[in-house]
This record gives sequence, structure tokens and C-alpha cells, in this order.
Amino acid sequence: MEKTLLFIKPDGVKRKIVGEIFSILEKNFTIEGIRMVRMDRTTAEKFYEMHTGKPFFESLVEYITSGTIVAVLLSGKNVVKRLREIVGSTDPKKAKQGTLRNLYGIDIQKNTVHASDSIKSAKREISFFFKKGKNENIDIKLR
Ligand code: 3AN
Repeated sequence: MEKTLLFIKPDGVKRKIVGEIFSILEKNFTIEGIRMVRMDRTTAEKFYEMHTGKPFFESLVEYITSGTIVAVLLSGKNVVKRLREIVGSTDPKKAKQGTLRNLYGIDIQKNTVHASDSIKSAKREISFFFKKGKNENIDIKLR
């Protein structure tokens, strides 16, 4: 079954809309894995390396490392394409009504969710968060 990666960005976690987003995801796809992590700068720069040098690159890295994110491994038929449709355009102002970015996005940077844009990038991006055979029980330290 096709797989893809979504993550809820720091603005979504801070505003406590993880549950609302999960409920929409579960209506459409199968959740195969969930991880709550904070990306460090090196990982963020690597993850977004295709945007290196663009005017928004530095603030994107700052923003994505500013808080915890919730990474979700999803599966389903045509999940890559269907998820991108449910997520909507990069700019929430241009996103179709009812899409996640239309419903929850704040602006073109704080657009609440990331979703892989192709099968190839899904494979690459999944590997940042979910590794086959690696079973980490503790992702964040409890105090
Ligand atoms: P998408 O996430 O819709 O595939 P990309 O890959 O072009 O969009 O951009 C990656 C991320 O970079 C976006 N989700 C958004 O947070 C940020 N971004 C993209 N374009 C801009 C922009 N013009 N100004 C500020 N941030 C941007």
C-alpha cells in the first residue's frame, strides 16, 4: 500500500488542533505511525534542502525548529495525491475551502501541515522520522 508523510507544524501543536487534524486524516487514510519530535537545525536544513538559498529558507528553518511537531505515517490508495488535495495550496489564502490549510493555516509559512508532494519525496521524507526495524519507545524525555 502506498505511504506518505504528513507532519503537523509547531503552529498546529501550539494551538492544540492535533486531534481535529487526526480526525480528518483517519476518515480518509490509515495511520501507520505517529512521532512527536522537535527537529534540530541540521535536520531541518537537510529536510528542506531543496529550498536552500530561497528568501524564506532561514525563517522556515527557524519556524520549523521553534517547537514540537507531530509526524504521521499514512497509508492508503493514492495517498500521496489524495493527501495533497486534502492539505490544499501552500498559501492558506489560496487553499480550497475545507482543505486543512484553508481551515487551519495562518499564513504561507505557518500553514499548519506538511505533506510529501510525490511518491519519491514521500520515501525520502518518511525516512527522517520512521525507520524500519527501529523501535524507539521514548521520543521525548518525561520529567
Ligand atoms: P508545500 O509545503 O505546499 O509543498 P513548498 O515545498 O514550496 O510548499 O514549501 C515548503 C514550506 O516552506 C511551506 N510549507 C511553507 O511553510 C514554506 N514556504 C513556502 N513558500 C513560502 C513563502 N513564499 N514564504 C514563506 N514561507 C514559504
